[in-house]
Amino acid sequence: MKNTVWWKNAVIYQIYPRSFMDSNNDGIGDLQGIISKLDYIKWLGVDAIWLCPVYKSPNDDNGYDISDYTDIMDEFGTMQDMDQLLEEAKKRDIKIIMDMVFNHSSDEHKWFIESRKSKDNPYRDYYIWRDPVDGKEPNELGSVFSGSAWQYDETTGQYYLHMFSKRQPDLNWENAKVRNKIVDVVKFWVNKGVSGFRLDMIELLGKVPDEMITANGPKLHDYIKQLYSEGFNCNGKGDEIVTVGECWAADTKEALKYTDPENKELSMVFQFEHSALDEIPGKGKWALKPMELGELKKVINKWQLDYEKGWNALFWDNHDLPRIVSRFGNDKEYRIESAKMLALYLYGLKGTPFLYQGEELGMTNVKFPSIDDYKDIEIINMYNEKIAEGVDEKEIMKSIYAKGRDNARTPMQWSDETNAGFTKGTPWLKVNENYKEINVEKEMKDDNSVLHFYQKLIRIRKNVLCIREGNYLPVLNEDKDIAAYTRNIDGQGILVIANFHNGTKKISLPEYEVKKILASNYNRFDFDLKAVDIQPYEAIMLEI
Ligand code: TEU
Ligand code: CA
Repeated sequence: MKNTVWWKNAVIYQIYPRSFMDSNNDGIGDLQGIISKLDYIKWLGVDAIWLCPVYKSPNDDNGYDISDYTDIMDEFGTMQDMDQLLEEAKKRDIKIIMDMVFNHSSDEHKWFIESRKSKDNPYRDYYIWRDPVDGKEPNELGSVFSGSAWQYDETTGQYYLHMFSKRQPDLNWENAKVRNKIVDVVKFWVNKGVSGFRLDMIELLGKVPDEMITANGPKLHDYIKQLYSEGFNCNGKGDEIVTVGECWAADTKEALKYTDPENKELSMVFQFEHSALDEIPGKGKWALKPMELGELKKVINKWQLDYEKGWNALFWDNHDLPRIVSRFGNDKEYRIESAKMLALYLYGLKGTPFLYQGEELGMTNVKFPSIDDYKDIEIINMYNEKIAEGVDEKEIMKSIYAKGRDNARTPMQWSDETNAGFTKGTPWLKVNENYKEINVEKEMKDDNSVLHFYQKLIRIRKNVLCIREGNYLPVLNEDKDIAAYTRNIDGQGILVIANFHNGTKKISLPEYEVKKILASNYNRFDFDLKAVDIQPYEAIMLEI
C-alpha cells in the first residue's frame, strides 16, 4: 500500500543540542548553534530533526529532567531562538520533532516543589508518594541509574518514586489532572507548528509501583489514546504529527498495540532488541558479550517480517548508545569500510531511518583516562555503586568504554580546529581526540568519506520505491559472517549484501541478475553474482 504519510518516506536526524554546536562559546551547544548548521543538515538530505529536550532544566540528566515544559533551557537560549529555529528549518523544508519526557519531571518543576510541601498539598498526587514499610523503602523497585527507585523525603516522612535519578520524580499518570496538564503541553507545541514528538520512556506511564509493574502497565494504552485524541490530534491532523515512543520492553506484539493505525496511538516505536545483543541476557547493559551476527539477523528478520501492520524506526545510534562503528563495526583499520557497511545494511530496510549526529561521519567511541572526565549521571552512579561493591576499576572502565552514554555525547566534530570547531570555549565534555581525522570539513572534501556515503544512501532511499515500500526477504540466512536481503515491489528489486566481519568470503547468488550497482563501499563497478569474493566489511546494494 502506497506510503501516504510524510514520515514513512523520511530520514530523521537526531540532534543532542548540548553537544551539537556552541554559538556563544560557553562550551555548551545551543539553539543558535543548530540554526547555524541547518544548511549542512539540509545538504545531508534529511527531512526532519528530532531535537533532544531543550526545555528549562537543572540538567541533572542533561535536559531529561524538565522543570518547565513550555520554556527553553537558559544554556540553550530563549523561546525566540526556538521560534527562529522553527522558522529557519521551515524555510529549508525541514520539520522539527520535539523530545517529550512525560514519565517524570525535574524535582525543580513547580508541580513537585508544591507536591513535596505537605501531604494535603493540591499537587501531592501529581507524583507517587508512599509510606515507609518497616522503616524502609516501600519495595524493591530499582532505579535505572543505580540504587533504589524510592527517595525518602524528610518534610513529610514519605518516599517518592524515581525510576531514574533522585531529581527525576515520576509523574502519577493515574491522576487525571496530570494527564490533562500533559495534554496541554502537547497542544502548546502542536500549535507552535512542530511536526511530531519523540516520547521518552512512554512504556512506563502505566506503571503500578505497588505491584512492581513498570513497563506495559494495564492503563498504558488508555493514556496514550488520550494523548493522541486530545493532544497529537488536537487540530485534526494527528496522522501528520509523527510520534515515536521509546519502548525498551516492546516485542513485535506489544509494539503493534502502539502503532497499528487503527489504535490511534503512535506512529512508531524505538524498540531495542538489536541494541541489546552485546549484553549477557538479563544481566543489563554493562555485562558485555560479543554480538553474534546470527542473533542480529534473527532480530532484523523478525521486525521486518512479523511487524507488517506496524512501521519500523530504524536506527543504530542515539544519545544513549555507544557509537555503532565501535560496537558492531571495526573502528580501527576498517573504520571507514565498516561504518559504510553498517549504514548500507540499515538504509535498505523497511521503515524510517533515524541518523544520530556524528554517525554520518563514522564518529567512534571515546576512552577518557579518568572517570572524572565523564559527565553522564548513569555512568557516574554505576561507577560509584560498583566501586562500593569492590569491583575492579579496570573492569568498570571497560564497561564504560564499551557502553557508556558519553560515547555518544562528545562534541560534534566539525573541523580540525581546536575543540573540533564545536566551541571556542571549554567544552562541557571533552572532544574525542580523533577529531583531526574525523570531521565534517575533511569528509566534505572527500567524495569517498562516510559522510558522502550517508548522503548518497539518503538520496537513494528517496528514489528507489522498493526500499520505501517493497517487501523484505532474507538471503544467505544461515551465513554467520554475511547479512543479505532483497526488497521487491512491482517487479523492481534490490539485493543488499553486507559482510559484518574482517574476513574475505566467496559467495554465489546466480539466481539474481545485477541490473545496476546502487552503492558499494569498495567502489565496485562490476559484480558477478555467480561467484564473488566479498571483502572485509564489504557492503553492496544492487538493483536486481
Ligand atoms: O532513556 C531511557 C533509558 O533507560 C536509557 O537511557 C538507559 O540509560 C539505558 O541505559 C540506555 O543505554 C531515556 C532517555 O533517552 C535518556 O537519555 C534519559 O536519561 C532517560 O530516558 C530518563 O529520561
Ligand atoms: Ca552555548
